Amino acid sequence: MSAALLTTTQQEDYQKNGYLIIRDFIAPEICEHLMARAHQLIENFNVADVKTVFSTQDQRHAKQLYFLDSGDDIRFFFEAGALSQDGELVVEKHKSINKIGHALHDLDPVFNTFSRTHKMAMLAHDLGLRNPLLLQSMYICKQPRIGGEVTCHQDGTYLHTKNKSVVGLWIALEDATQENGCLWAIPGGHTTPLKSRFTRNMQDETTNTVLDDSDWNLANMVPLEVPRGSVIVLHTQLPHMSKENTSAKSRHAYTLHMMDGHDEFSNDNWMRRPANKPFTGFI
Ligand SMILES: O=C(O)CCC(=O)C(=O)O
Repeated sequence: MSAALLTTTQQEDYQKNGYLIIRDFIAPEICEHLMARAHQLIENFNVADVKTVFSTQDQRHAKQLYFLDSGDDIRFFFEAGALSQDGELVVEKHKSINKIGHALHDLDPVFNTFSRTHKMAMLAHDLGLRNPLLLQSMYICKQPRIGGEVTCHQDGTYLHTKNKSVVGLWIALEDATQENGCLWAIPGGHTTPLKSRFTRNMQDETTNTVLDDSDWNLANMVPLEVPRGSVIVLHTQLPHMSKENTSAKSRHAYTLHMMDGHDEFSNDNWMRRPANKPFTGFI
């Protein structure tokens, strides 16, 4: 496969900034199709099953096996503001889910097909990934009024590989603006070494090890406002975040993380795959 999707300028921009925005990467109809599928998945999800909140502020999800064992499953995580102190839903079901993860790309036919299109494979190729492996997928809702903040982080903290080859694709299914909680990133911040690592041991205990306790220079963050259908490519060491969504609009996005198949996925990552369900590529 020859470089065909990205121009040299786009490749240079990615190297320089640690992120790249490609507008009109997918058609509005595809955005609708993915949103309709996520709606259906939420419809079929039994709220009474498990109520796990995803919060990057107190990391309460990180101690629960429902989260830790979601690497080869499709699981649902709530916005903190969706549940009362007694664990009862205080908003309607479709407005309560923070995200769905982490194996939509493997287990759901719609997301599987979408994640493995030729265009995705071309993008991975143009980003320099050899024999790319798909690691995780997330459908992120950033719900109106209660969409939680995602604090500044590098994806390599959570998806660590020996040669730092992880690349995230963040695809806007709705317009993402400062109003509804778009991504923010520090241009060029991907040259900053990893500031922390989030690991899991054989007893399923998780640890956040700080490697550099200096503060992020949040003043250097720029908003990455994008129209629906855009993809934002994220380098594994790029510091990025999103603020709360206090607006009346949701901000749905689909994310897919992949790595170079010649790299080594660290076995103390929180996410694990059983031996009979290894990561696979685009085919
Ligand atoms: O979609 C967002 O608001 C942030 C997502 C993100 O940074 C992540 O999941 O790593």
